[in-house]
Amino acid sequence: MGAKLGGAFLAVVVVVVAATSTLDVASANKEWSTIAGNWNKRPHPNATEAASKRFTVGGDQNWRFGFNYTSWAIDNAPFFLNDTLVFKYDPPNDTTFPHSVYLLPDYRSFQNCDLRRARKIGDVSAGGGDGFEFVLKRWQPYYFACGEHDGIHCKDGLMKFAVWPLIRWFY
Ligand SMILES: [Cu+2]
Repeated sequence: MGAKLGGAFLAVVVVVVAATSTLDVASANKEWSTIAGNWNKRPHPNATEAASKRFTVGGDQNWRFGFNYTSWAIDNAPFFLNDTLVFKYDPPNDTTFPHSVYLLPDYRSFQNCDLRRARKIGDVSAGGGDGFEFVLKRWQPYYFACGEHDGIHCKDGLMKFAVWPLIRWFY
């Protein structure tokens, strides 16, 4: 148990570090090439929304039991303010577990998959069809988790991840 929690902690630290260093390098390059080569083509001053990205959480795996969402978050970092996360999962049926999406209030509840103070952002039916969207509107850590089976999907099913959206300085 102790080792497992330690692993989770390390993973989150890696997300933050990976996000920060990628920002420094990747976004600096991108911004300078934009400024140098493309200045006149910039569409209009309010380009923030145009530059925002949309991510389907889990990619083609969607939101399911047993997929490593911490790894997914690391692979897809950095996330920026106003990026959109799309959660897709089947509504309750005979062949799959129901899922849901909660925001946990802090790192400690995230670490322990403690749902007592969590806020539900998607119920068991919300992920059907094209799923539902969640926009990263604030500069803060977001702790997402599946709330089903009293935290078991979060703990044993790896259905949790943390993101801290960064600011797009040049857009
Ligand atoms: Cu679940």
